Amino acid sequence: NSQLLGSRGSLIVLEGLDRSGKTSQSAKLVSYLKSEGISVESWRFPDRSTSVGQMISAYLANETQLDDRTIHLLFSANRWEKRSLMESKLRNGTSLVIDRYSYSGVAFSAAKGLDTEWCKAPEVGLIAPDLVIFLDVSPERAAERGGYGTERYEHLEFQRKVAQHYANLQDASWKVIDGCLPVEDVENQIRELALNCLAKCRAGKPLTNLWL
Ligand code: FDM
Repeated sequence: NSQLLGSRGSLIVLEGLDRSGKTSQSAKLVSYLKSEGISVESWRFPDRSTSVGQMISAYLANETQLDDRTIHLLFSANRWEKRSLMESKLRNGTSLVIDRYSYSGVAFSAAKGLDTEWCKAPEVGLIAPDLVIFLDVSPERAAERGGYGTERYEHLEFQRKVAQHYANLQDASWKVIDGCLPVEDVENQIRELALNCLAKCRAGKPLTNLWL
């Protein structure tokens, strides 16, 4: 049993544009891993349950206005307020599957024209994911899927810019999956990547910090 051996859990992040299927694929992955007896939790950022998260939520709903750098730092603070809990879960052998992380933080703010290095700076020292699964769906295809809501960033023009910035952020922890494949194919590819990642972490891959 992994906990008894003192081995750690994995930090697995799903990224992609709005309507890329991240949220439903995260849920599918977590229920699959649980059914395999693996200790795992489903998280998401922004975490709207905290007081910082409520400020973010109001901003996204267009109920409040905030300067671009201010909201960027709030998104980052929302990850920092969860960092120590993340670390203790991982060290205690629980894996986390997170819907969006620092890559969303940088890609969305850089899409507004902020400097990428400036955007990355407040993320330095957050826990680096062991695996980033990027669900690749073009902005046009994502828009065709419908269901863009009324939130601030849910527009084709903006999503195109976000896609360009995501492309520049890919590092060694990224695996890109074609999000236009049938749902079951995407699900199976994600399972395989996740199991592989869990095995490496259990075998002693060290925890590291951003940026890699
Ligand atoms: N978003 C999300 C950011 O702009 N920065 C961040 O750091 C994060 C985590 O918030 F449009 C954007 C991405 C998305 C919006 O995300 C809300 P969800 O996944 O739709 O709740």
